[in-house]
Amino acid sequence: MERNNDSGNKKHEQLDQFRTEDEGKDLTTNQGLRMSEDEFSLKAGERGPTLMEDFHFREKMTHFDHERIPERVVHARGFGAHGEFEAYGTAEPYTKAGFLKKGKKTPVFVRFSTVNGFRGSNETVRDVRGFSTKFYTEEGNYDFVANNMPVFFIQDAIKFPDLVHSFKPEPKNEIPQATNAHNTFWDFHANNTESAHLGIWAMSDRAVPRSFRMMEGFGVHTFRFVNDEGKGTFVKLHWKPKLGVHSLVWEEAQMIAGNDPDFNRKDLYDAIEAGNYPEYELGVQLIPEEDEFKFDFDLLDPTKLVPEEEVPVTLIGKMTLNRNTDNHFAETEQVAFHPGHIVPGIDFSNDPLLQGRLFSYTDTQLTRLGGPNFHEIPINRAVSGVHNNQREGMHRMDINTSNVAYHNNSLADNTPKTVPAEEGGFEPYQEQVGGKKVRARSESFKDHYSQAKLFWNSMNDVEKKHIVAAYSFELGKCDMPIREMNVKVIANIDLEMAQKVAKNLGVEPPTEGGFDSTKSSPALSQENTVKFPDTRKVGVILADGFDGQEVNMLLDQLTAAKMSYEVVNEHQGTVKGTDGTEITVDYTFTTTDAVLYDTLFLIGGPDVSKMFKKETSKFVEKTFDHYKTIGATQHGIQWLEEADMLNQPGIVAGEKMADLITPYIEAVTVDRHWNREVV
Ligand code: HDE
Repeated sequence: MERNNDSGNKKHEQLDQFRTEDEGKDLTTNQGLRMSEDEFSLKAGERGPTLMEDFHFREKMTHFDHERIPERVVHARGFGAHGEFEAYGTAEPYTKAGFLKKGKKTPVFVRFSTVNGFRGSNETVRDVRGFSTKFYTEEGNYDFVANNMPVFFIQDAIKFPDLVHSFKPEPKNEIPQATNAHNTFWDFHANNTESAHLGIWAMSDRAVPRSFRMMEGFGVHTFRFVNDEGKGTFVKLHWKPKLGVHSLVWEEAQMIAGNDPDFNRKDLYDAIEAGNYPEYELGVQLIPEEDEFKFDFDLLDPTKLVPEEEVPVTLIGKMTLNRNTDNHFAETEQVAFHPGHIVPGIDFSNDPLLQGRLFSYTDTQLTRLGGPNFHEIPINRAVSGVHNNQREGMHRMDINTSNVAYHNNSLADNTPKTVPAEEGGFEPYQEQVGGKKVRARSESFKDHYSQAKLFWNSMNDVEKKHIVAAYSFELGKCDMPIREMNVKVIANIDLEMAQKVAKNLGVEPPTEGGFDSTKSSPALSQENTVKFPDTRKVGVILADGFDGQEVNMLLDQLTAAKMSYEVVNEHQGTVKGTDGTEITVDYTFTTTDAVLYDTLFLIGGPDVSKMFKKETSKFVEKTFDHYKTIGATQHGIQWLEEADMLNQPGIVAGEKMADLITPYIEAVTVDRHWNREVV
């Protein structure tokens, strides 16, 4: 498909100048020497030993031997895309950041990730997702390094290595991969009860997003906006996906992991290639400094969120992802994010987790990217230009021509010069600090359960059922003492929930506990998200002998509703309708699977084989069990009848396509039909 290159990206010349087109070119060594041969090493005789002088072989092999770099300690599995951010101007009273001025367009690069697994691990695992954005602003790079959950496991950065060691595969055998469902993580969880809040988020549907295009991003920490007058305002930053927040169901997520370990990245890549550019609005919760102590939790505590009903989210701009990468390694793997990459108008708070992150992100790149010059890698370059007295180090790319590399100097007229704050130079927010040096947790950080309960109270019955099932699944993989400890911890959130989990785990159900609060935040439930049919993917089961006119109408209407479809049959090639219509088969029952679609449409044909029917019924069963819409016409109706599904919610069947289309698309928009009965 034709690449859609949006104007926003053309501005990113700093990156573009490094794009190298090898296609159609002569093959050279790294020294630019054109080679006459690239298949055979240089030998003493056709059957003799390879010669030491074969510089071409040595260069090619040496490069290959060093192709890998250390993967990220966490968030190793990631996928990136380019885009553009356009500011609405609504943040202007609170921040002087130039890229947030009305109408300003800024190129961005985003990397989505899972936290736990290695670089080659599955994507649809139960995990937090990373959502990092680099804004290439005219005032320097601003990195918004976010997660798809608004709180974190721990309150102090010094515990991060402990947390990560607990959830990574166990050291003795590196099992299990990319999952928290094992003893060491849950041992950590029970013994570090500040994890209870993120713990329950991680057990919720948020941990299995349907798509990177359908998840929120949260800065977690309280940051600070600073305006032209130097006035500070506390701020929580959020990405809000235009398509709403949607999830997979757990069994489906596990099946997808086997069928397509690249499910989420492929979804993003395909959407961008098809011109269905994902959009996210940037939202802020603004809290005047005078209100710092107005809440029943500490604003600096990263295990707490600010309910959107208490402080509404103001939308300040929109990001559109409109270009896939040219080279995953050069861009997505080499991009280096850092919450400390800020611009004038944005500043930090004293959140002790954030303070530690401000050290860790640069430090980790030194190992991962091999030295202090990683800012010169094309994807990391600031479009605003870089001028200072830093010199040399591994892999220095810039050729600094000045003979003067120190301050103060007179030989270069004391340049590069600093810039006063009034002219755009960064100056830190002048916060008053004071206190004794202590290693301690603030009293105000000691409540670990109130917001875990807030989250539980905000869930609907289906979401609660999923949380109970997730605790039961994860703890069910742990030894009995770990199960018992954790049932006690979650009993502090909600007694009934803990009793249900205990029963599933064969643990003595607790009789007391539960955080005493009925407070809820409706914004936390996915029931209240927006829903669209756009970009939903239909599996159309089609065989020879279909009614061509009807099927063409269906396919046209799906396209008109911005949905996509794939035709599935027993074998590849084409299928023919009674009127001579010929449709290409995209996949067979063995090259695709029902779990890879948002919905099925059954049409079939008059003479399908027994195997065709059997495979179709497997597709139908999975789609039904995962509460997804099934449409049917012609021979498809009979299959649903045989499966006793015709009268169930989200089943849209009928003879005439003209009557079916609208109710079918409406049912797809509903997404999951939770009120389905087991058949
Ligand atoms: Fe990170 N985190 N983190 N983190 N984090 C990294 O940086 C760290 C935290 C997040 O796509 C590492 O470049 C510490 C919160 C994302 O390249 C590392 C602490 C949030 C990504 C690191 C945290 C995040 C990272 C690993 C606790 C959500 C992927 C490689 C104090 C707001 C970035 C790297 C990408 C990556 C440290 C906690 C988000 C080791 C010490 C809270 C999205 O530096």
